[in-house]
This record gives sequence, C-alpha cells and structure tokens, in this order.
Amino acid sequence: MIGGRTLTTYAEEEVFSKDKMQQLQLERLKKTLARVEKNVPFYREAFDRSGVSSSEVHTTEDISRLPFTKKQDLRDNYPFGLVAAPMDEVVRIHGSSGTSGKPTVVAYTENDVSHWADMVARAIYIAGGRKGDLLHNAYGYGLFTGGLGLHNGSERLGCATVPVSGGNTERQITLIQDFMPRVICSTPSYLMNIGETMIKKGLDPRATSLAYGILGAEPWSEEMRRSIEEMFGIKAMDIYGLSEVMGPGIAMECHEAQDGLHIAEDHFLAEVIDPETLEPVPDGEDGELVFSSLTKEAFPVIRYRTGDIASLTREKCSCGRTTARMSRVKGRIDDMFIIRGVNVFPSEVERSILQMDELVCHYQIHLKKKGSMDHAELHVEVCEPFFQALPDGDLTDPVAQELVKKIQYVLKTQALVSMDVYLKPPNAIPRSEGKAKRIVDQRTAEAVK
Ligand code: DLL
Repeated sequence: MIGGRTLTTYAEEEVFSKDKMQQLQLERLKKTLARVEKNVPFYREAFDRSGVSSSEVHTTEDISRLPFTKKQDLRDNYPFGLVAAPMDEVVRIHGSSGTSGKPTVVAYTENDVSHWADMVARAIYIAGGRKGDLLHNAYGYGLFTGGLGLHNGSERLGCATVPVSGGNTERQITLIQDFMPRVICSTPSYLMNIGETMIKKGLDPRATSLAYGILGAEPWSEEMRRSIEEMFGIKAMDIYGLSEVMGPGIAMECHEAQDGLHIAEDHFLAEVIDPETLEPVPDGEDGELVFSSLTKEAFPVIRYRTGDIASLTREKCSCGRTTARMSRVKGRIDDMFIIRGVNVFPSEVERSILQMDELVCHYQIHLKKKGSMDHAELHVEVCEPFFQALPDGDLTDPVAQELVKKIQYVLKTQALVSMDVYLKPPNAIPRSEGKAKRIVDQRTAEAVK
C-alpha cells in the first residue's frame, strides 16, 4: 500500500503534468523552508546572511536564490544540530561513514520513514518488482541506509523480504538457490562477487530464479551493467540515493527503458550546477547534483550539494512516466583525478577495461604524486583463461606486456588518460561486500614523507 493505495501501475505523481508537479513542489518547498527557518538556527542564519527569507520564494526556480548546504555543514552540526523536529518525534537515525571518523548523521520522524518506504516501494516497482515477489536484500543493514531503506520499501510494496545484509557470500548463494528470489538488491560490485563465487563453486548464476537487480550505492558503468546482465541473465537497474538527502530511492531506473533514473520529484527538487561557478547548467549537461527535500520533517535539506556528477533530462520516458530523469552518476567530484590537465572518473577507466576480453572488472586506481603532478597507476586483473595461457602465469611475459600496451592505448584514446598499467593475477584485487574501493589515494601519504 502506497499512501493507502496498492501499487499495480504508475504512482499518480509519476505521470503528473509539469505544471501540476511544479505546483505540488512549490507548496511543499514553502512548508519545508518555513520549518527550517523556524526550527534550525543553521538555516535561519544562512538565509539571513544571503539576504533572502523563505517567504520570498514564489516559484520553484526561486530556490536558486537560497544558499547551498554542504557535507561540512552536517559535520559542523554533528550530531543533531540540523534536526528540525522535536527529538521525541525522531524514530530513526542513520549515517554515513566519514573520512574524519565521525559519521554524518541524519534523522527521520515516523512520517519520514513512511514516505521513504513509499518512495522505495515505488522504486522497486519501477525496476520491475511486484507485490508477491521474493526480494533478496544484500545491502548492508546498520547505520548505512541501503539495508533498511530497501527493506522497508520492499515490505511496503508487499514483497517477501529476505534481510540477508552484505557479506557471507556462501550463505547469500545458498539462500538465492533455496528461496528462489525474483529480485536482488546489492551493490553492483558485490553482485559481481557473488556471481564469480558461484562460478568457482561450479554453479551457474544464469540458472537462478533472479529476474531483476536493483543495483547502486556506487558508481558503475554501462559495460559493468552488461557484464552483470550476462552473468546472471537478469535485467540490472540503477538505484540512486544518499543518506544526507534520504537514502536509496531518490531516483530509480525503469526496467522498460533503462534510460536514466526517474527522480521522486514529489519528494525532492533536483538541480544541476557547475561545481566551480555554482551556476545552473542546462539540461543534458553534466554538473553537480543538488537536492532539496520537500516532505522531510526531521532532517530537511536545502540545496544540498551531493558531490555527484550527472545530468538531467525532463523529456517524457518511453515507459510513460513524466518525472525528470538523471543520468547514471559518472562519479564523485572527490574521486575525480586530474592527469596532465585531463579530468578522469574511475567509471571512465572501468568502461575502457570492460571492453577488453582479457580483463575482468576488478581494478583499483592508485594515485601518486610525481613532483607536483598527479600520477595514476591502474592495477587490473586479467581473466582466468588469459592467465592460464601464460607460461607459469608470468605477467612479465611478452604476451602480457603486449596487453599492457593495448590497455594503455585504449585508455589514451577513450578516457584520454595516460596511466601506468599493472596486470594482476585472478583474485589479487580485494573483493567488495558493499561499496568497492576503486581509488587508493597515496598522494597525501607521499607528500608527508
Ligand atoms: O549509498 C544510499 C544507497 C543505498 C543508494 C543503496 C543506492 C542503493 P550513502 O552511503 O550516503 O548512501 O552514499 C551516497 O553513494 O553520494 C554517491 O556518490 C554514491 N551513490 C549512491 N547511489 C549511486 C549510484 C547510499 N546509483 C553516495 N550510482 C552518493 C553512483 C551512487 N553512485
């Protein structure tokens, strides 16, 4: 039941006309602004400083007059300084691990948890899940929003929900075989790990009951999607979200078109800005995603800079939904590295790697400093047959060195980046049970030396 209705087709908000959606967004935005202005000193002071008051917002576009919120603002107000509801109305706390050791903390009222469950139920439906399906949830349960976020949405839709959480791959496989789920939720890298483990055990991932994957929480490429779809014989859909804004379900790719992620616009107002100038960028152009929440009570966010790079389109999708769609996230601004003036995201490197049959999608990019310049090394695994064909598995063999040259050429011509390439034997790169660690940043460690 979603807002009292059983979901058997589009939610009505997903097919609103542009005008109707904007009207709803404006009404909700005004309420949210009044709430934060009244209850959160941080927002009141930030609005004061920029000389705008919430009462001056008359259209959704007026949001651009308000100041941005950043992750540092959450850290500065740790743990509950940005909570906009009385603490005795808070029923849930989540967070994401930060580099400083302290998580960034977010809070939810009962209404928030309920709206979130509605959104995720809709997301699962958009991805092909239906009431009565069995849903295997391999996102981690805990402070991370993936596990409980998908869990509540799955129950709300009416799926039999298996709360496996991340890790213990052997048990994941047993449960997939015995319970016969139709839908699996996981990070793409962990699903790959599960598939490989099955193959090593002599099991065929294509022979499972799985039909749909709801995969996200980390950047992944179109090539990775194809590898996963082929490995499991499923349709793999991209799910996006972040704890600061709500959690998973902010946007979801439909199984019909697999062409961009439908944003839950009745709950979030999306913008894309140039991260340097902070000016809006036109639809279709890449920039930093910025979200304002429209219905949240405990932890509203206004113009939250996500650090994620993507673009927006407002064209109607072939699935029939009218909501704005975001592109696949290219990467986080923090993960972007600059080699000889060229900006590169790990996902672009991934795309190049996965075009080569000799390689598998296990890789890490080691960033180093050479003088004042950034320097990148690609450590990538070769596939088992290639490795087996090398004399004594010798990766310095001329055949392997030819492959290194080929990879460097592909990276140079496609991702426009020059990198040192180190081939690794199968299983040499650590496997993920959640978000994969693609970047190993050794720049500051070296600078300190
Ligand atoms: O990762 C929420 C989530 C859980 C999303 C399960 C999807 C599925 P955080 O731990 O706060 O929340 O991390 C949020 O992860 O800013 C992005 O950089 C990245 N991210 C999330 N989804 C995607 C995606 C969850 N589909 C951060 N593609 C975000 C690329 C993603 N990056």
